[in-house]
Amino acid sequence: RKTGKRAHLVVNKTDGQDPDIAASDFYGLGFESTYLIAASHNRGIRSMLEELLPSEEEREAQDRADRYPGIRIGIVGRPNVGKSTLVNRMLGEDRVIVYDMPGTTRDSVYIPFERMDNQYTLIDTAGVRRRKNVSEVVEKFSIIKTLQAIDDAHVVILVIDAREGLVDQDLHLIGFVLDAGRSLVIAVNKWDGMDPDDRAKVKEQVQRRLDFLDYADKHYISALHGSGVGVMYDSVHACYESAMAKWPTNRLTAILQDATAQHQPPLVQGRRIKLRYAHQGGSNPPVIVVHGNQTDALPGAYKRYLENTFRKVLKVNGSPIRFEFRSSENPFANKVSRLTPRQKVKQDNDLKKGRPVRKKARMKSKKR
Ligand SMILES: Nc1nc2c(ncn2[C@@H]2O[C@H](COP(=O)(O)OP(=O)(O)OP(=O)(O)O)[C@@H](O)[C@H]2O)c(=O)[nH]1
Ligand SMILES: [Mg+2]
Repeated sequence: RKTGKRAHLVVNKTDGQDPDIAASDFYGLGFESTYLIAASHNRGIRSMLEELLPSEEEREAQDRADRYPGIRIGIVGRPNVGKSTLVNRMLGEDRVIVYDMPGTTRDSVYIPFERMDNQYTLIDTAGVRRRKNVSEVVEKFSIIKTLQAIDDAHVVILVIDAREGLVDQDLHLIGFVLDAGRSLVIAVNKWDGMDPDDRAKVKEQVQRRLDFLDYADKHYISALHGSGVGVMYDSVHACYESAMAKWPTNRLTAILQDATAQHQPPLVQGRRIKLRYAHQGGSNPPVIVVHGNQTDALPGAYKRYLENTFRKVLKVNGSPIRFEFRSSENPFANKVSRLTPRQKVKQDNDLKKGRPVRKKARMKSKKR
């Protein structure tokens, strides 16, 4: 821990152990990830490797991360809303082409730069238009590039044209950003020279229709004149910190236990749903993995309660939080051992040769 190296905890010889007890002891140590395995039984090994070794996608993402240092800010929005103007304004120089015609930017442009001793990479993207109007190959290409830019970003600034108000296409784009799990800042642009009535109308509309995004900061700006642009960096930093935050297991578990003590999970068929401990499963977006029993039956309202509680206590701003609920049934003890050694050999052979396996046996083998 002192060296700051990434470390994973692997707990061996877990066969025949009560996983709840074994796991909660070890998760309490606060490692980034903990794997329960039984090496001599070849159990838990494959899933451990799958999680530990980066996938091809992760490697590519890592390559881009190495190439584009600092906080990566994706600027996205419909055509002609002022994305490139905003990029130039944030850079403090005219770097990308601005023109009063939709479709000016055709491909994403990655621009690394420094500002007040902070490293950033701004990503200007092609405007995304309504899908049914997308026929040209070039446009399909630019949508793919925009989606990739969203993936590459730590923080996405979604630009809206105040003169046109919030339209469905803006909501589609917000959907893409949320699906990617990226943190989000809303910039309502072209705020200059609008009369007070129109401003009030747009503000009301943004607040009402983006009510579900209450965690995202909204800025009313003029990319052309620069008003409101500088303070967006504060939101960007808040988003970045939330998206990349690391929380120790004991802290997350304490929050979970407080939350369940305040407000118990419901009973399901006479048994209370139990939530025992929580640990972090990833960043950008932050993933919180909650372990317990019967978590499949956890109602949406209770999940929202948990999310709100974690968001408040951990002060997560601008970023979504993903939750994964796992029922920590013993991954191995589960009746697998009830197969006699001979049955086990037969089952393995069946699996290898692709023969149909008795349903029961197949279920068990999956659990490994
Ligand atoms: N009044 C006003 N005009 C703006 C503002 N920001 C951008 N514009 C104008 O809007 C037009 C489009 O600006 P761009 O920055 O090229 O828009 P874009 O979103 O990059 O457009 P595409 O690359 O085609 O998707 C230009 O004529 C800009 O001068 C603003 O804050 N106020
Ligand atoms: Mg542009």
